[in-house]
Amino acid sequence: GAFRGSTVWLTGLSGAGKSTIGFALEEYIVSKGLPAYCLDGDNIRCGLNKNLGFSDTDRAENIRRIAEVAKLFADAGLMCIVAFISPYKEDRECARKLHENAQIPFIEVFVNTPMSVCEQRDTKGLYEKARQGLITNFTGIDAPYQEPLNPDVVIDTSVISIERALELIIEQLAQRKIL
Ligand code: GGZ
Repeated sequence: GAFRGSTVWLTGLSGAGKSTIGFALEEYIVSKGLPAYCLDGDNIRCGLNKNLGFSDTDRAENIRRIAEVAKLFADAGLMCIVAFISPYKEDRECARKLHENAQIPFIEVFVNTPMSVCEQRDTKGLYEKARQGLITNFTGIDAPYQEPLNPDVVIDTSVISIERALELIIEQLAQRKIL
């Protein structure tokens, strides 16, 4: 059938691999001649959401706006891939509901890389800073991460490759008749 828009929602800790998977998926979908766009902290928190920090209320507003933007992208016919920690179950549920009410497919992917591995990677040195108390409200250190109870796909990048992670997501997309 004809390709319709959808949202692939990646959730997980900082350093879990969300953006890496998100941009790899974008590249794969675009290579098939289909439109896709990945939203992450680097393109959203520097622009649309630059007035938001990391308090509970700011994170909720961050996720609310991202969900609205994703819905619009998907409604315009793209696959919108979203890569944010999105630590609160309630905020993710709102995002899902927003899509369901608009009859837009929503696929939740839990990037379940263990915190110890994320902290070891510490790509941006933020875990170290959080441990030293230079950053507060850091997810996994002094702010919570609420694990999804019913994700559509679970990926642990400490045990599987990015290629395998992509295959698992693509299988799910095929099952849901999105691809
Ligand atoms: C968590 C933080 C924080 C705090 C800055 N807590 O690894 P990164 O750098 O690139 O990804 C993290 C990003 C998290 O932003 P999100 O918009 O994904 O978070 S949320 O969904 O909870 O709104 C990290 C960086 O921003 N960062 N301070 N205190 N991550």
